[in-house]
Amino acid sequence: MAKMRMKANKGEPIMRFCAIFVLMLTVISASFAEDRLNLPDPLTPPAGNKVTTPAEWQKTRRPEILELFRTHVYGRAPLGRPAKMTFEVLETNDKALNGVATRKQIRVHFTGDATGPHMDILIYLPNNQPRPVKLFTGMNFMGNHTIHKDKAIVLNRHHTPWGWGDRGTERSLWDLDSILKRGYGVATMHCADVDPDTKVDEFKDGVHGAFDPTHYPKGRPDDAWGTIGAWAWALSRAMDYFETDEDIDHTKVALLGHSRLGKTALWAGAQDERFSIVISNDSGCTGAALSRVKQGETVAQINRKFPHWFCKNYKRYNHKEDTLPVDQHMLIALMAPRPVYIASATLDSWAYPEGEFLSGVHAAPVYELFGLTGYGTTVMPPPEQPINHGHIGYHLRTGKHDVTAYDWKCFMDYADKHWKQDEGPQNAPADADKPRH
Ligand code: GTR
Repeated sequence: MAKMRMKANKGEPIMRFCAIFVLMLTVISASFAEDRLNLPDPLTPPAGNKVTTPAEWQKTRRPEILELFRTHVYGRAPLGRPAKMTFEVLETNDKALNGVATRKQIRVHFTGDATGPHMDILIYLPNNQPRPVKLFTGMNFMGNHTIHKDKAIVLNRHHTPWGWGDRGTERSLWDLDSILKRGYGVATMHCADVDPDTKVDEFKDGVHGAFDPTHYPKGRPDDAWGTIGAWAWALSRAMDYFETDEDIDHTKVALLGHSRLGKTALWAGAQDERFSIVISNDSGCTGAALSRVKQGETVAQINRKFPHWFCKNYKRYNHKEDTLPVDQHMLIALMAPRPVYIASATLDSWAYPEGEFLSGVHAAPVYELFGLTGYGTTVMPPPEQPINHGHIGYHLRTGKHDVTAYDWKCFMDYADKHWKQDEGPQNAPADADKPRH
C-alpha cells in the first residue's frame, strides 16, 4: 500500500506536466483557429435584422435555430408525447440505501402497450429533504443497475455495442452518495432502452421501430431523427413523468450527460425548456465543441464512425463545416435564459476543450439580450478553476474523458448557486421585509 502511494506520488508531477503541456498546445492551436472562425451570428437571421429583444428571440429566432438543427444536424422526432404513453410504478421504497433514500423505479410504456418499447427510470430521493426534491437527471451507458451496487435495482439486459455492465460497474460516474448528501435527487435511465446505438438495425428497433413506419411511408427522410434525437426525445418523456410526481420539483431539474450522452443532454435541453439547468460533460463534436474549429473529432469523422447518431443531411457537411447554417454555440444559446454549464478535461483532446469553451463564449450575446452574463470572461480558465457566477458556467478538470466526483461537485455548486438565487435569501426571518433598527 505504502509502495503504491509512493508510486502514485512520483507519477503525479509527470501527469501534471503532461496536462499543462496538452492544455498549452490546445490554447495555442485554438487561438490560431479562432482568428479564422466565421461563426454564424446567433442573433442575426441570414435574411433579416438582428434580434434586439428577448421576445423576438423567443418568438422568431429561437424557433428558427431549432429548426436548423433539426433539419441539418439531429433530425426531427416524428412526435412529442405519445397520446397512449403510460407510467407504471414498479417500486417505491423509502428505506433504500440503509434508509438514506427513497428509491422509485418507473416503467415508461412509450406506446401504452406493455409488450412495446419501454424505458425504466431509476430515482433516488434523499429522505432528509423536504418534498419536493430538486433533481439531477441523465442517461446512463450500461443499465440503471450499473450506477450503484444496490441489489434492488431492476437488472437491464438491453445490450449496447459496448457490452454489458454488472451491478455497480459505472458507479464512479454517478457519485450517488455525495449527491444525496447534498440534498439532491438523481434520476437515470439506460439509453439502450430507447435505442440500442447501433448502425446495423436500420432504425427497426427501439422507439424508431415503434414510431417511424406510419410516419415515413416513403422511406426515411434526410432529416429523420437518429439515435441522439431518439435519446433526447426520451429525456423529455422522463420529464413528462417528473411532472406527475409530487416528490420531485419538476421546475428544478438539471439535465446532464457525458460524451455522446452529453450531446444528447444538450439537444434535449435545447428543445425542452422544462429543464431548468443543462450540463454538458466532455460532449465534444456536435455537443458543446464548435465544429468550425476543426480540431479534435471532426464532423466527417463522427459521421463516418456513427452514421446513425445524426440525420442524413448532416453528412453533407463532412469536410464542409464552414457551410453549416449553425455551429454549436447556437445550441448552447438555445438554453437561454436558463443556466447552462460546460465541462471539459485536460487530456480529452478528442472532445477538444478549447472548442467546448469557445461555444460558451460565442453564446453569451444571447444571454446578454436577457440582461444576463454568460461566463463573464473570454479567457479559458486553468484546470480546477471553475467559472460559475454567470448563466454560462465552465470548468476544465485535470485528467481524461470521464465524469468524476470533482465534476459532480462543480455541477452541484453551480446548481446551488442558481437555484438558491431563484429562492432568494436563505433563512430570512419572517419579518425580513420590515425596517431593522
Ligand atoms: C467517441 C466519439 C465521441 C464521444 C465518445 C463517447 O468514440 O467519437 O464523439 O461521444 O465516443 O460517447 O464516449
